[in-house]
Amino acid sequence: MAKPDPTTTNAGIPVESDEHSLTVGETHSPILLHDHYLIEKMAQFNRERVPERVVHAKGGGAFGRLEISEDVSRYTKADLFQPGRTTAALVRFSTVAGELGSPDTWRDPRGFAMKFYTQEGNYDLVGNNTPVFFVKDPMKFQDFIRSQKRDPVTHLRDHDMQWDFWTLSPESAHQVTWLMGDRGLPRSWRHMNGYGSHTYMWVNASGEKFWVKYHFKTDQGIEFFTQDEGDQMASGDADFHLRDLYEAIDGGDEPSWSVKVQVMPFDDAPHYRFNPFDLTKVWAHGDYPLIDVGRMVLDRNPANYHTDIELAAFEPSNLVPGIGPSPDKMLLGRMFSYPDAHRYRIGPNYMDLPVNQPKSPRHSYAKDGPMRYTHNGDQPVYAPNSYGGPAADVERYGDIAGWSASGEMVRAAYDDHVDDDDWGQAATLVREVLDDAARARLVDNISGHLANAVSEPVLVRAFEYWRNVDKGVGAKVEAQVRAKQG
Ligand code: HDE
Repeated sequence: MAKPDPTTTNAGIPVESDEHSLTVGETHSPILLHDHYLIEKMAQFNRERVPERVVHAKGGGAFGRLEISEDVSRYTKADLFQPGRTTAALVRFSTVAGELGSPDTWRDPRGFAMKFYTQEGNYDLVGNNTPVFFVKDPMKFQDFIRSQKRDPVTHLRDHDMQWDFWTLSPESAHQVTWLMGDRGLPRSWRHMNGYGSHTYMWVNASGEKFWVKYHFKTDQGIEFFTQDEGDQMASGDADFHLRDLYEAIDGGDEPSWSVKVQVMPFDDAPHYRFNPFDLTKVWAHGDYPLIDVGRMVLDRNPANYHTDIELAAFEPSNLVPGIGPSPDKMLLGRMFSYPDAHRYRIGPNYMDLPVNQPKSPRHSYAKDGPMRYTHNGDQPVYAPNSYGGPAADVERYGDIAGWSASGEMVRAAYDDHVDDDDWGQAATLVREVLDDAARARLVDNISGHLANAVSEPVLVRAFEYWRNVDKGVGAKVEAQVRAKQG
């Protein structure tokens, strides 16, 4: 075997020993303060962690590519969606509520965060494996997450908290029904779909605007764990999903997803039977069929988990020309929250980290600050300037992917469309999408979860919540919970 490289300090200085602190004489000697390498090793060790993500802490991912096989240029001018284009990508999968060391196979939605290194900057599509979400206003997101995490007194996760929040937030019914069904416990990250969830805007080369929803359909087929299988795996292998993805790619078994969109003409939105920007609802495929776009493949594992995955920064505000937000309040709230989370978690220059750097030219005026190691040479540090510094290309990039808005300032839920109710789509999911076996598993999962809630008022409200979704499911859940209570 070749002679190994000599160990050095962080400054590249070869060290005297990997094993022994610097002392005087052979025994009973103090360690000498000027043992620089010992001090460096201990200090570096104490600073190896960055704060875990406050939500979606446990996860893993891989690199790959997005391949566009169809022509959707009539809907968007975005470079990455042009026919024949291939764009490098990074995808991170995650659970939502668990901490960094929590099991991969707890019942939970899964994060499905995608970063596309396009020719016009990074496009981040930060989705989940579910097409909807628990709430529809960012004001309630933080509270929802806290109800899923740990009780402030016991530091234990608490089913009363979870059901108290859910049953006081009827808008959660569609997502909770989805969560308690088979899709809430995927067998692996490879065997689940991804969704943009929100409605986004596409803009074509003529400036025409469309509303879109993204679907990433797994080519591996949907597979799930039953609650018992998931519980066993949680204690058997807490990193089952992480291991599955790494070993599949390492063995040349490259997972892929077929990429499709639903497209709604811009002017349909005000007249659609429910608010098309309501994140707790899906658009009926009969109304807006799936349109094929291309394929996403994952073909390269991270070289280093910390630098490639732990420090990866995804943000819904990274929207490239031809793609814009929508009036979905959750999406608009997220556009602040993610960069704010990154600045706190990994510092103001997180975009300088290799995994977050665009692969297209960057002509930014950002400068200095901690850990910045790129610079702009003698470029002026202000705009406008008369020394040839970057200037916004208004002619080419001046269009705003926006919409008109007017009226009084209010704090209210949108409910001005005829079907803007909280229960209808959950009921449709139960009655028309699930088969008898899936419905039976749904009832078992709900009552198994609910039986851990001990507060009677919460239980009574929960039985009402499920009767509002479906009377039969509600009755069975109540009967099963009461039977478990004995
Ligand atoms: Fe997140 N979310 N989120 N979220 N989210 C974060 O950003 C937030 C929501 C999602 O693999 C945080 O970097 C708000 C919906 C994923 O690195 C934070 C709201 C969807 C990930 C944050 C939502 C998501 C996050 C925490 C309500 C699916 C992991 C750490 C308005 C469409 C990304 C971080 C990764 C992470 C905020 C709701 C998906 C706190 C304010 C809806 C996949 O900024």
